Amino acid sequence: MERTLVLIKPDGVQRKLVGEIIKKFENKGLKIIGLKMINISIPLAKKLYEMHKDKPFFRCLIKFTTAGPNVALVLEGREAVSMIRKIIGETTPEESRPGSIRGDYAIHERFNLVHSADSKENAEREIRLLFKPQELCKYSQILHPWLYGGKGIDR
Ligand code: 3AN
Repeated sequence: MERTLVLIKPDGVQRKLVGEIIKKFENKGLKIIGLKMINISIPLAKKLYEMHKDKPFFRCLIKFTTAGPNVALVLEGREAVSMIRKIIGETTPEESRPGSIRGDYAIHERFNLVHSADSKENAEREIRLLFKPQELCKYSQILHPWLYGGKGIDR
């Protein structure tokens, strides 16, 4: 099963949207296997966003990411990387569909509430940056067959 990294950014925490945002992922059927609130240091923020280091908004992005606590999640599920990118919406809120997190709650491209990894490779890199292996939980969910099928349900 695929897994990915999601960050509820400082604006999401300050605007008390943590519960709303996590609810969207849980309702979709994604499984939380890691969850914590963290203050991201400047060096860690720079590593996390290193692909943007030459962009004009890099300095503001680092300042914003480190301006308050973030909530980090590792979510597991079928096609988790692309599924979650769709739930979150586009980088710019005006291009984000209503129903997506950014489409419903964000009004500015930097204050767009949530980050999620954009590929499987980046997901693994970002999980390694933010979580120790022992912070990730392995467990089975009783409703798994009702999400994905199973013996006695569709077989
Ligand atoms: P996304 O978060 O949609 O994957 P990226 O990876 O292109 O978007 O950008 C990372 C973060 O940088 C965005 N979430 C946003 O906070 C910020 N950002 C992107 N483009 C801009 C921009 N033109 N001006 C200000 N901030 C930006």
